[in-house]
Amino acid sequence: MAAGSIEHEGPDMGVGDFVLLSDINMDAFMKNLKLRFEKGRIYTYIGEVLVSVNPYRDLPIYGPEYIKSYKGREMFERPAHIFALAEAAYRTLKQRSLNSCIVISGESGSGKTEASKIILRYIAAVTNVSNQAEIQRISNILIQTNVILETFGNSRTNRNDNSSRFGKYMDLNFDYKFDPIGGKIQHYLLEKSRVIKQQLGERNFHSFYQLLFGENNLKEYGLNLKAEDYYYINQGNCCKIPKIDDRNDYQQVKQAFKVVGFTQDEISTIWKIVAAIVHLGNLQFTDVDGEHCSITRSNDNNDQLKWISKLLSCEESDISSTLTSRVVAARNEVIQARQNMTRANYGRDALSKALYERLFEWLIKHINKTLAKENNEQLTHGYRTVQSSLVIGVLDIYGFEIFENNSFEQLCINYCNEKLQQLFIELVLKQEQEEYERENITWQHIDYFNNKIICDLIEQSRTGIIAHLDEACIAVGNITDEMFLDSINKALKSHKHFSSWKLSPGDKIWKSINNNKHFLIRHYAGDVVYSVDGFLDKNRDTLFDDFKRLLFNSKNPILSSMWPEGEKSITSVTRRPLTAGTIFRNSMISLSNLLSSKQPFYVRCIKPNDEKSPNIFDQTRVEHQIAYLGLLENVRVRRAGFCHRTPYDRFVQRYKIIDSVRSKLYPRGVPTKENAAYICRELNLENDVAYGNTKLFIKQPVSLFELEKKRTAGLQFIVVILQKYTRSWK
Ligand code: AOV
Ligand code: MG
Repeated sequence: MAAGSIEHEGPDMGVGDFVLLSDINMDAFMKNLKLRFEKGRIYTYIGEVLVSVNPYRDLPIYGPEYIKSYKGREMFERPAHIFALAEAAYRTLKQRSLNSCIVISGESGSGKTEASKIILRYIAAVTNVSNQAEIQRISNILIQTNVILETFGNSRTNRNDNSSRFGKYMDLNFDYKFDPIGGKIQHYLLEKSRVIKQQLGERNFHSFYQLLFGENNLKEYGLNLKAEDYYYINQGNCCKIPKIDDRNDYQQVKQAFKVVGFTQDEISTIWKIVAAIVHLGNLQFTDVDGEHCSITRSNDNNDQLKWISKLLSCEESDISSTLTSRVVAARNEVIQARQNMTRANYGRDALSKALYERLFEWLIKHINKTLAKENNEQLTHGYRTVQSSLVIGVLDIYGFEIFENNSFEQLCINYCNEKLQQLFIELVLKQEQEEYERENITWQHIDYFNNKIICDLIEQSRTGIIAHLDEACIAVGNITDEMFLDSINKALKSHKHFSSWKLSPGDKIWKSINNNKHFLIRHYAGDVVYSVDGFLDKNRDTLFDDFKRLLFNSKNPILSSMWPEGEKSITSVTRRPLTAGTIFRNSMISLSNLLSSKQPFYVRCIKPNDEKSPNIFDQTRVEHQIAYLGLLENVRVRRAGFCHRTPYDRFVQRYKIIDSVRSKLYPRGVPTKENAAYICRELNLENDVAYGNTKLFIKQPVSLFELEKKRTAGLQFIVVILQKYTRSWK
C-alpha cells in the first residue's frame, strides 16, 4: 500500500465487516481475519464494533491523508479503520449531543494503548478548525500526558515491552464548538509490587531506567553504580532492552513535563524520589540479637543512607530509626519498638512501594489540575458556560494476563477484564435487542457464554473471593495466607469456575510454583493459577504511620504535600481503611456504571502471536481469543438474520443512482421509506429485506453486493453520459 494514498478495498482483501461473511463459523472468520492481516488490513468491523489485530510494525495508515479521508464520514463509507470509530464517537457527541465512550479491550500486548493514542491524535487533528492557540495547547497537553503516564506506569513484562501496569480512563471534555477544552484521568490500581520485585525477563517501571540511562548528571543523585548493581531494577536481568531507547525517552518525558506545566522544582522532586527508591533497594540490615537489627555499616550502605536522606530532604537519623524501629502508642504512652531483620526489610520495601505509588497519584492529580475543564473554559472563553460540556471517555486498561506466577495483582487485572467482558455482553446485546424492538423487527435469540458467574465468584459481597480475603484481613490473631486459602477452598469448592487441589510437582500447571498455596479460576479467557503468597499483606496494604510522619516532615515542601496524613499525632485513633481488594472492586463497579451511562463504542484487540512478530498469524492463539472475546456470537447477534441495516434516508441517498437510467428517483428522489422500498422492488430484493420504523434491514450479504454492483454500474453510466455531453459541447 502506498503511503498516503487511501485505497478502496477489493474482494481480494476479504470482507471489511464480518457480518458480510456468507457462513458464520470459526473457519470463515479466521480465514478472513488472516487474509486481512497478511494484506496489512488490521481493522475489520462487526457492525459498529471494531476488531483490530496488532500488526507489530508501523503501517502507513495514520497520516494526514487518512485523517482527511475519515473526517466527517460515516463508518460504512470508508474501509474499516480506527479513525472511523473515533469519528463515530465524536459524531455521537456532535450530532446527537450524547456522551460517548470508547472501550478498548484485549489481552496484554494486543494493542490497546496504541489504539487509545491513535484515537486521541485523531480527535486532536479533526477538531479546532479555527486554529485557536489555546485549543492547540490543550490538545498538546492531552497527548503529552500519555508520555508521562507511560514512563511512570508502564513497564516491560514477558508479554509486552510497554505494558500498562495501571488502568486508565480518560474523559475528554468538549466545548460548545465541539473542540477539546480539557479532560480528566482516572486511574486504577498501579501494580506497585513491581517497584521491589520483578520476574525474570521483566523490568521495573520505565522511569527508573530512563533516569539511569538518560540523565547526564547522575552524580547529582548519588547514582554512581552500574544499573545492574541496583537490586530493585535488575531482578529481571534485562535493564537494557533493544526496542526501548531509555535515553531518548528521558528527554521526551522531560519535555512532556514542561508542556503539562510542571515547575522545575516539581520535576526535580520527581526524579529525586525515583533515585531515592533506587538507593533504598540497596540498603541492607544487620541482625543484632535475633530481635533487633540495624542498618548495615558498610561504606556503601552509609552512602545509600546519606543519599536517601539528601534526596528526600529528611534527617539521616530519622530515616534510620524509622526503618529499624516502630513507634507504638499504648495506653497514652509512646513506645519505640525495635524491629527484627524481617520486619525491617518488609518496612523498607513497603516504604519504596508507597513512595512510588504516591508519586504516581500525585502526577495524575497534577495533570488533572492542568486539564480541569473549569480552568480551561475560563481561559478559552473568558467566562464559564452554564451548560455542562459533552465528553468522550477512552478506557485503556491492563489486558488479561497469565504469568508463571500469578498473584493478587493478576487477580485484580483479570477480574477487571471479566467486568469489561460482562459490560460488552450486556451492552452489545442490550443495544441490539433495543434496536430490533424500536424498529419493530422480530429477532431470534443467540446463545452465548455469560461470564457474570465469574464476576460474582470474585466480587459478590459475603461469598466472593474478595469478601473472604477481607474477612481474613480483619480477623484477630495470626491469620496466614494458607488460612485464607482454606476458607475459600471450603466455601467455593463446588463452584464451576473455582478449583483448588493439592498439586504435585509433576503437574504441568505447577511450573514455577513450588508450594501448595494456590487456587485456580476458570476465567472467560483461560484458566489461571493464583499463588496466595502475600495476598493478605497486599490486600491490607498498610504503611506504618512512622513512614507517613517521616515523609510529611520532609524539608521538601512538594514531597511533604504528598503525605498530608503524616500530620496526625501518634496517639490519634484512625478508622480502619478499606482494603485494596475492596477499593478495586468498588472502582470496577463504578467504572461499569460510568461506561453504561454513555454511548459505547468497542475496540476488540487481538494479539496475532507471542513473538511480537509482524509475519506470524498463530492460528491457535488467535482462535482462542476470538472464542473468549465472543466475537462469533457478536457477529451472530449482529446478524440475527440481517447482515446490514441502514436508515432510509442514507439508503436512498446512496442507491438512488441505480435508477439513473429510468430517472424516476435519480437525481432528485426524496429519501423516504417508500422510495427505499421502490429501489428494493426494482432489484427484486423484496423477500430479502425487512422494513423497520426508520431503518431498512437486509438479510443476505448477496443482496448488499447486488446493490453495490448496481450502484457502481449506475455511476459508470453517469460518467459515460457526462463524457458524451462534454464532447458534444466542444
Ligand atoms: P496493550 O496495551 O494491549 O498491552 P500495546 O498497545 O502496548 O498493548 O501494544 C504492544 C506493542 O505492539 C506496541 O508497543 C507496538 O510495538 C505494537 N503495536 C500495537 N498496536 C500497533 C499499531 N497499531 N501499529 C503498530 N504497532 C502496534 V497491556 O498494556 O500489556 O494489556 O497491559
Ligand atoms: Mg497497554
